Amino acid sequence: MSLPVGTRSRAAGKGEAHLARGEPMGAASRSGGRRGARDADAAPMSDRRIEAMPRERLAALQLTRLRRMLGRASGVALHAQRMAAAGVDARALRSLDDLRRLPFTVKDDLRANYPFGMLAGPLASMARLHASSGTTGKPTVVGCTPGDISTWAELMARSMVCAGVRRGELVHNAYGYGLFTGGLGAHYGAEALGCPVVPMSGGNTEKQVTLMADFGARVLCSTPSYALAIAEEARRQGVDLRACGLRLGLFGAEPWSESMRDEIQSQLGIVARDVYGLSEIMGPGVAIECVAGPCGLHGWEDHFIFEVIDPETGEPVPEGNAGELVITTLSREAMPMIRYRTRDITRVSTAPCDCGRTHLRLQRITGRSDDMLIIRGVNVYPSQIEAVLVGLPEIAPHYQLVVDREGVLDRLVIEVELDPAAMAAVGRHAALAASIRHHVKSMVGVSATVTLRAPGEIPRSAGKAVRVRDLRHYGSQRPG
Ligand code: DLL
Repeated sequence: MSLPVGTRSRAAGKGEAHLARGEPMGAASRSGGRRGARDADAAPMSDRRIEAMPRERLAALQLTRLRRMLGRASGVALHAQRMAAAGVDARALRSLDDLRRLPFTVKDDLRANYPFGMLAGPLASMARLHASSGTTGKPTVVGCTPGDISTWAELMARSMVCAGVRRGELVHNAYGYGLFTGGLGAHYGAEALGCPVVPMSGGNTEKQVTLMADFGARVLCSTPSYALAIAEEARRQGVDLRACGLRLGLFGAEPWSESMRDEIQSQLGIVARDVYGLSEIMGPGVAIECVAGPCGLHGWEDHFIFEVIDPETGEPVPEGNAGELVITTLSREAMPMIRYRTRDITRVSTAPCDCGRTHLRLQRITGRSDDMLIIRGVNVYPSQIEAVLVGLPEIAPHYQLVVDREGVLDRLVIEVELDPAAMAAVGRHAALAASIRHHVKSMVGVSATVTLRAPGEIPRSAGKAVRVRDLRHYGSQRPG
């Protein structure tokens, strides 16, 4: 893997102005605009040949890789059946449009093939398994071959360079390590770039601040909400992290807004960039903002095909319109994914970027087309919590999940009705609430406050039950 960083951007420089001429998607925001364009003149790239590749050549590369990927995907029974049913022969694929003849892959397909049915190779050929929340009890399993791990590291390193990280800078990694892809994804990317990493993981905020200050972290990787918790703790300790060297943050894994960016940037005195990804496709590093300012996240089209569809009809929406992001992997070995419905709502632009990269830009994710919540970085489906509650005899099937913010962190309150028979056993209530809390934490992975309600107290609905009250405000979603 070669990562020739630190070279001057030719594509964004004077000699190739045609590549640098395009306007950023949407209005340039406060910290973007022309200043961003000047930054971009000196912006290094990991691989200029790929990142600034003319779009026609990029499409040709995608087609070659798509044929190869579909060949590999035929090792997965589900994909093989679907390709046969659609009459798609990988070798005979003529154009990228032919991909649309294949149906979408959805999260439930992964659930139906739990645990290893989506893997294109034997378990022994995997280097690692990750997992993300399933819609009910079982998680979604994600396999990686050694090749996948190195491609991921390369793409995450490319993403870091794109966002402005420089080789040798100390990266403080506060994404969780473990089944979640954030920790190891950012870790391997930083190492591949040649950055020392502090593998701090999430939590223990007091120590995060101490180590960041003492070690002189230059770059922080965390969820945006956790960045604010770190800022709050730094204030409490009277530590100015910027004075200690911190200058840049790569934040993602949950929705956030331009006002939250402003908040983080002003509280920590750093530049905050948005990074996107999902376990089913790879993990962090699928797309990231560049140094040209907040003008969208470059999605790496040499490794993924991005489509935006109307979530109701499944039909493509015109470029620039909002819709659900669908991703096809082009290089994944362990788990090739065909037209995976991410449920994330965004818009794309293929207009040239000031930084010189030709890969399309996703606007920041503004929501989801399903009911998944992200609470303190943990993906939570209401159905997972319901699955825990219905298993408990003293609980009636009426509940509501209330999500709000306690300080800068998300808080989940589960309001649930007692069964009339359990109402009288007042002495048991505290133990029951503790047991629900425990089960939700161990099955779903999120801490919750449990409020027991008397029968009839949870509002009934004539139509669809209102299961979730999300009181968090992401503030304005200014165009990215
Ligand atoms: O969140 C991977 C990741 C880790 C991305 C670290 C960025 C940084 P999952 O746990 O599978 O993977 O969750 C994926 O999180 O479908 C989005 O709904 C949401 N998400 C991820 N990044 C962003 C972002 C990781 N930048 C799901 N903005 C995705 C908004 C995001 N939502």
